[in-house]
Amino acid sequence: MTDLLPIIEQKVQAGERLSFEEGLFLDEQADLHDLGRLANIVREQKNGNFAYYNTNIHLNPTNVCVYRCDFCAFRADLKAEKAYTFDEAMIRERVEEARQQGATEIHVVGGLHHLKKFDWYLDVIRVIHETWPEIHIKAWTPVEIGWFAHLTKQSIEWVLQEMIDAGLGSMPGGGAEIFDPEVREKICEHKADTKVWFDVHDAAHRLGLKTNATMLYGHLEEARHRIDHLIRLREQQDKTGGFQTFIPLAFHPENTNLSHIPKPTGVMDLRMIALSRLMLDNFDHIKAYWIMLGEQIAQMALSYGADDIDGTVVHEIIYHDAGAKTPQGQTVEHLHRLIREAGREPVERDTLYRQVIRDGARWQIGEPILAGIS
Ligand code: V47
Ligand code: SF4
Repeated sequence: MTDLLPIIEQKVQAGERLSFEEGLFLDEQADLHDLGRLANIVREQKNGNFAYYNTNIHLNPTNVCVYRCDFCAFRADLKAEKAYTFDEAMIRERVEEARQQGATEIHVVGGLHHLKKFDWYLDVIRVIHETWPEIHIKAWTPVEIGWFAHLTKQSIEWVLQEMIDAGLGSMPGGGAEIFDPEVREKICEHKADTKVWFDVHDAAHRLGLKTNATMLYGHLEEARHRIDHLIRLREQQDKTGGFQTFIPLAFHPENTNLSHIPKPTGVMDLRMIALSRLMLDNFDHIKAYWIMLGEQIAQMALSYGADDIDGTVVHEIIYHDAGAKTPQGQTVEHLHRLIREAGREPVERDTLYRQVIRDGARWQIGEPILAGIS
């Protein structure tokens, strides 16, 4: 096969967009260090030496789910021993914990409960917002928004507007998995399809919400599915520009229906970070989610295209149910150490990539950080 690397290198230096074939070449044939070197050029053009983190907390209000995605170890049947559902007092307690820790963001996603109506999910957002109006609520994926539209028989726009009125501030990137139906139908046949995923992000962007995007890799997909996934995201970003960060998610097989598949290696993880940085030329940020990658690979990823490591997290369940060995949360001091040792400058950001000006647990939001770079 032709060595496309010299052409790709020229294009990267000139800030030109890479094609599907070039992406496939990078994924299937490029040497890890070439990939990292090229991705690092783009990473430093876009974000200089900064490496972002945030002070956040997770809330998964229920693990009960009507669906049975093959890669999911988090879900529970309605009557299962591990099934749980938060009540109002538990939600308030989690928000108080976030306040004491000085979190700027609460990340909320969960299962689709067989018996809960739309108002229950709306109340999750309302209760958080009432308890502490200043905390940014990043919540729900298109899988949930699509489910709420189904429950209420209303449009996606209507559901999103109700959520925004209740206090929703942005949306995380989950539920994307792999967009190509050839793979999607095998790993999560029943839940929101690719069209719904994009319809929800399109509507969210048009309503002024910022959102993230993800890709679940290391299961049944092949290189061509990954490149197709990244190009579909790039095309949506050209249309609406509302994506902030892309997060490649490494499949964790333990306790899932795909437990026979080995977990992706560190090399694969770094390749996916670099590949996404190179293909997603219109995304400002690539996140190396330390909870999922492990601290060591997350540190390395900061030189392979990533500029963000997510946050303090606290109470992570989705990856720990699937065998993650990382702690469930981390201190700011430790995140600083990881970033500094990797040769980068730690910058605390809020969800919308504005600077956080901090005095212990109290904080104020400053200017957008990237304005200082370009
Ligand atoms: O949609 C579920 C994935 C996602 C497994 O936007 C799994 O800032 C690997 O989207 N192995 C939810 N992955 C997590 C997510 C996320 C995480 C951190 C930050 C942000 C953000 C978003 O986790 C799901 C699914 O793709 N997932 N089970 C598993 N066993
Ligand atoms: Fe349910 Fe989400 Fe797990 Fe699928 S990934 S089974 S929709 S909780």
